[in-house]
Amino acid sequence: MLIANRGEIAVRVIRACKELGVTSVAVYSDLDRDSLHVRLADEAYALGGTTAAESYLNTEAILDVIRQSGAEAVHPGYGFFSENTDFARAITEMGVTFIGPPPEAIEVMGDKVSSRIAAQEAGVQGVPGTTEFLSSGDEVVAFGEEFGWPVAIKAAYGGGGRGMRVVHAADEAHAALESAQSEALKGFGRDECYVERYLTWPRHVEMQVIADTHGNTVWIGERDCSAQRRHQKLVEESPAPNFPDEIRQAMGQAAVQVAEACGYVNAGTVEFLYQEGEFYFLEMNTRLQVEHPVTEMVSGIDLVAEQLRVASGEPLSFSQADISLRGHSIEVRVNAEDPAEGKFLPSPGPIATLVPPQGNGVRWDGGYDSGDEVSQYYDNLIGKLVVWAHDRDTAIARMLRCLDEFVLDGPPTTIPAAEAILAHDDFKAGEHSTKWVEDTLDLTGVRGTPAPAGDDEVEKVERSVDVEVNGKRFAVKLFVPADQIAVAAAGGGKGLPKARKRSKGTSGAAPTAGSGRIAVPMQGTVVKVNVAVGDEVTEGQVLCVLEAMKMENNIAADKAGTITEINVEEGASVGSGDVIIVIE
Ligand code: MV4
Repeated sequence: MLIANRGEIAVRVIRACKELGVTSVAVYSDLDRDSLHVRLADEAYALGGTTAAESYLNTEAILDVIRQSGAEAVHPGYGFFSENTDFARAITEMGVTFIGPPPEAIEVMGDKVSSRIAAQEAGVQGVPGTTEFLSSGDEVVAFGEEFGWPVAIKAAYGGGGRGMRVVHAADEAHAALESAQSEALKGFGRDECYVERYLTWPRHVEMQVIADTHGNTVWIGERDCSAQRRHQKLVEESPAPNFPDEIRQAMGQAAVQVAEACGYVNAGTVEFLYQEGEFYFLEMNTRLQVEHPVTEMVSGIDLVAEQLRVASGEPLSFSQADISLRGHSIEVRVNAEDPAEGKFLPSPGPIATLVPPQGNGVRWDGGYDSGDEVSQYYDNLIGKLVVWAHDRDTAIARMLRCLDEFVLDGPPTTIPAAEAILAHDDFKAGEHSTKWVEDTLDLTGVRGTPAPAGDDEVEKVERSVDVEVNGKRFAVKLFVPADQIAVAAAGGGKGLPKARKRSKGTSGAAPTAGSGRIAVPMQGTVVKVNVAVGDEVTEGQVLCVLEAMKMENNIAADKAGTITEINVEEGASVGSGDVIIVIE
C-alpha cells in the first residue's frame, strides 16, 4: 500500500500496515528524504520537489510511484489528496484501490449547500435557515425579523469559516452580504451565499462513522472539538462532556442516516453544532481525521485497520451492537507554533531532543524524532498526545502530567496553550463553546518556548564533605554541578572539575587557582568573614563562609600568604565570580 502523505498520519498508517502484514510504500519530497515516515516504511520513493504542490500534490509523480512500486492501494491520510475526486478516479482507473469513500459521496459532501440538502433529505436538520441563494440584503432582513437576530451569512462554496458573516441587526445586513459575497468570490471563485440563525455559544461535536460495501454503516461515538482557535483544533476529547446519552444515540443515528443517504463507504465524520440540548448538521468530512485516536481509545477499534478491511471489500469486523465505548480520551495537538500572547505564530525549525511522556494510558502519534526538522513548507503538526482514563477528571490530570513530562528541545510549541486550556476551570467544567479559546481564555504570559534544558545538562562532580548533624559527624558525598564548584575546587585542592557540556556566558574569566584572588563560586550571602587585612593565612584555611543554595560553603585560601584586600563584610550578597579577598 502506498501512503500519499507525510508526517504523523503517514507514520500512523505505516504502523497499521506493519501490524497487518501489508507492505508499506512511502513517498517523500526532497526535504523529507530522511524523515520518520520514510525511515519506518518498507519502501520509499522520491517525488522530488520541495513545496507540497511540487511533491505530495504532484499527481503525475505519485502515479509514477504507484506503477514503479506495484502498489495495489493508496491511503491518502488527511489533507493533500484525501478529498480529491480527480485523484481518486485516476487511481481507480488504474485498478488501484483508493482507501476512502466513493468519489460521488465526496462530491455531495464537498459543498455546504448540497450536503445540507442531502442531510435534510435524510431527515437530519441543519441550523434553521434557507437553502436558496440570497439575491439581496432584504432577504437577510426578512429572515432575521422572522427567526430572530443574530443571523449568519455563509458562502455556499466556502469553508473553514471564510465567507461567513454574523449579522446582529437589520442595518448591517446589506453590507454584510456584499462583504461575504466578495470574500467568497475571491477565495472560492463563486459568490453564492445563504442565511442561517447564528448560534452564539455552540459546541462542536462530531460523530465518527464507518461503512462497508455490504450495507453496514455504524457510528462509533462523538468527539468534542470545541477547544479551537481560528478553526485550528487544539484539544479534542471523547466522549463529549455534559452530553446526555439520549442525545448521543440520536446524533449517532442522524450521522448514520446522513452517511447512508450519500452512499458512504469507509471512515467519515459528521459534524454538528450543539447548543441548549439541540444538535444541527454542519458538514461531513469524507476522510480519516486528525483526532481519530480519541475514538480508537474509547472504542478499542483500530480505524485504519477497518479502513483497509472495508476498502478490500470485506465486511466491518463488528456490528453496532458490538461497539462499547469505555472511559474518556483526550488528545492534544503539538504544533510547532508559538502561542505566546495568543498569537500562535508558526515556528518551524530543528528538533534537538524529543522525548514524549510515557506511562499508563498514554499514546504518542508523532511524525518526528530527535534530530528531525519541522519544515516551513508543510503542516507544522509535530504529533498528537493522547491519553485514556476511566473518567474525564482523571484523563485531564493524566494529560497535564504528560504535558509536564514532555521533553522538547526545539521550536516553540502549542504545549503551553494546551496546559492553560486543560488547567482552566471552564474546561474542567466542560462548559467551553467554540468561541471560548478566542473570547475567554487568557494566554497573556504564556510562552511557547519551554525552559531551556541547558541547566540540567551541567555535568555533576562528586565531592566528599564532612558534616556534623546535632553533634554527630557524617561523611557525605555531594554531587555538585561542575560549574558551581570551580573555586571551591581550587580551594579544596581536589582537582579541577570537568568542563561543562554546554558553554554558558560567564562574566569575565575566573581567577586561576593559586593566584590568591579569591572569587565566590556561586551567587549567595557572606555569613562569616574569618580574617582581616594583614592576617597571615595558610593554603586551605577557611577565609569566609558563603550561604548559597540553602547550604553553607567554606571559601578557602588557594595559597599561603598575607591578606591584602577584603571587599566584603558579613551580610553582603555576592555574585558568581566576584573577587572578595586577595592574598599576596
Ligand atoms: C456556525 C456557527 C454558529 N451558527 N453557524 C465556522 C466554520 C464552519 N464550517 C461553520 N462555522 C460555524 N458555523 C451558525 N449558524 C459557528 C461556527 C463556528 C465554528 C463551528 C465549528 C467549529 C468551530 C467554530 C468556530 C467559530 C464559529
